[in-house]
Amino acid sequence: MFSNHTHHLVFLLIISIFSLTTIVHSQINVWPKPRTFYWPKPQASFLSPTFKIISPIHTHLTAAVTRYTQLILTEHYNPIMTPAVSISSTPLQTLTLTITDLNSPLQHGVNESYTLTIPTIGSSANLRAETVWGAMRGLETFSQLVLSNPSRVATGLYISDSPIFEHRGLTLDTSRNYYGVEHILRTIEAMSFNKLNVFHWHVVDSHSFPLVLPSEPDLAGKGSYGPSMQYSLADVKRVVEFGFEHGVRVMPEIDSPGHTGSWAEAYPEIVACANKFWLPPGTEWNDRLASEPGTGQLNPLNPKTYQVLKNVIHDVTTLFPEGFYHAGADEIVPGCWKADPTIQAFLTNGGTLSHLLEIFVNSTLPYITSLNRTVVYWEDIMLNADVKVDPSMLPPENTILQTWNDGPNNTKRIVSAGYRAIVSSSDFYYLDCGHGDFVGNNSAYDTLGPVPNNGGSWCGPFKTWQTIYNYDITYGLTEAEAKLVIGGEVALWSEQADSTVLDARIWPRTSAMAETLWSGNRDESGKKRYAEATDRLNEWRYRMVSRGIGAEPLQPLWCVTRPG
Ligand code: CP6
Repeated sequence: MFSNHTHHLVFLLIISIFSLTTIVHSQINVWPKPRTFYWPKPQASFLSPTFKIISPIHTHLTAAVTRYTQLILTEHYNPIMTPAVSISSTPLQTLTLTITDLNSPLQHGVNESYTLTIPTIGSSANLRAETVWGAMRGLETFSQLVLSNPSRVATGLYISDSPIFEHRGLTLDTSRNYYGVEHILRTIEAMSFNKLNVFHWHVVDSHSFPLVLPSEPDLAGKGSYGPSMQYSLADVKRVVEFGFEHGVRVMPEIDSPGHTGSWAEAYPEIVACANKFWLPPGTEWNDRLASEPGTGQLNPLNPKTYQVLKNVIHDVTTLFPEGFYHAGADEIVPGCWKADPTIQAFLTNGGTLSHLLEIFVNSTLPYITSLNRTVVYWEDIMLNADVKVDPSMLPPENTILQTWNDGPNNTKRIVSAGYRAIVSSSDFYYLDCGHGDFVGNNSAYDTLGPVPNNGGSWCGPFKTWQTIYNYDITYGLTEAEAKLVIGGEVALWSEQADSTVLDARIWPRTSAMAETLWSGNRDESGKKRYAEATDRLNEWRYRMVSRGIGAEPLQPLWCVTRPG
C-alpha cells in the first residue's frame, strides 16, 4: 500500500484538481469548520474497540492523547441530523501522530496547523502537525468526526487546517463574583473544544482580590471575599498546567491603576478614593463605570504604590509562565484621583491627569518588560479623551492594545498607530448581559422614567450568537493594518454572573467567535455562511452538552426533528 507520505501527496493532488474546478464535499459536523477539507462521499468505518492513538511522548501532549482516547471510546454523542453514511468493513485501529518539532513552546504565534487523513481503505489514520499544539487541534477535530452507538468515524476524508488569527481568547472576571477552580478548568476545557487558545484571567478588580501572592499576602488575605474565595498557589499551578494540557495559554491581568479598590483593604494609603461608597461629585449611582462600589485607583505619586505593585508583578510573572502580561489601565475616573489631597497639590502645580498616568506607566512598564513580558493594555491608555499617555512611551514591539469601545473605529486608530490589537468590542464580544440591560440609553425604559441601578454591569443589549458570528474584526482596515490585528477575545464580566450561569453565558455564543477567528464566517463564494453554520452550531451545542458543558439551546428540538 501507499506509505503515509504518498498518501498525503495523493490527497493533495486530488485537492488541487478539485480546487481548480469546484470544491466537492459533504456536510461536515466539525466546529470550528476546518479551513480546507475534502470529503467527497459521506463514508465511515467502525471504530475498533481497541482503537489507539500512537504518539511521541511529551508531557502535555501525552495528557491530551490519554484524554482524547478516553473521550473517543466513551463519548455517547449521536448527531440530531444523522448523516447517511456508508460503512466500510475495516474498522479503524489507530490514529498515528507525526510531529515535526516537539519543543516549540506554547506562546503567541506558535504554529497550530495540522493535516488529518482518514483513508477509506486501511485501518490507520494520520495526523501531522508542526507542533504538539497543532496536534491537539487535530485531535479535537478527529474527536468530532466520531459518531457513537455504534462507534463510527468519518473516512475518505482529508483536512488541512490552521487558524486565521493567532490570538483567540476569552476574558473571565473572577473579582466581582468568585468562581471555584473546577469551573475555571471546565471553561478552559470547553475553550480547547472550540480551538480557543488564550484564557485571559481578569483575576482581581475593585470588588475583591482573590489571588494569593507570596510577597503580598495581605492583598488576598484582606481583599478577597474570604478564605474560601481565594486562588491559592496550588490552584494557580493547576489552572496553568491544565491550560498547557489543553493548548490554552493562561494570561493574567492585574488591572491598575484603576479598578483597584480591593487593594485598599490591605493598603489604604496607596489607593485614592478608597471609600467603598465614594462617588465622583455630581455622579448618579447609575452613571458609575462598571457599577463600581467606589472604584479605587492606585496613587501614582506614592512610592509605596510601586513597592507593592512590583512585588505583585514579580509574583505574577513567577506564577504565570505566559509571555503576555495584561496590565489593565482601563477606565480611569478623573474625579477619583482628584479626590486625593496629594494629587490635588500635583494638579494645582500644573500637573495633568495624563501626566499622572505617564508617571505610573514609566514606573511599571519597564519593570514588566525587563521580566521578558509583552504588555497588553486596554485601549484607554492611548484613546481615552481625558487620561492617556503619550504613545512615545508605549514601544509598539512590546505593547499590545485591547479594544473594547467602538470596535471598528478604535481598532483602526490602534493599528494605524502601529500597535498590535486584540479586538474585544463591547458591541459584539461582551457576554455579560444576563438579566436587565443597563437603563442608560435603552428606549424601552423611557416611559418608566429613571430606573434604579440593577447592581450589574453596563452591558447594553444582549449579544446573540449571530451578532458575534458576523462581526469582522478587521472591518475597514487596509491589508497592512489588518496584519496588526492578532485576534479577538469575548469577555464575561461577572457583576451578574457566577458559576450558576457560567456555561450558558459563555456557550455556545463564544463558539461563534471561535469559528470566525479560526476559519472565518464566509463560504467559498465569500458569502456569510449563516444557514449552514446554524445547523452545524446546533449540533455542536448538543455535543458540548454531552461533554458536560451547560451550553444553552439555540432553537427548539422541533426544528430538527420535524424538518420540512
Ligand atoms: N471592569 C473592568 C469592567 C469593564 C471594564 N473593565 C466593563 C466596562 C464596560 C462594559 C462592561 C465591562 N466591568 N475592569 C472595561 C474593559 Cl459594557
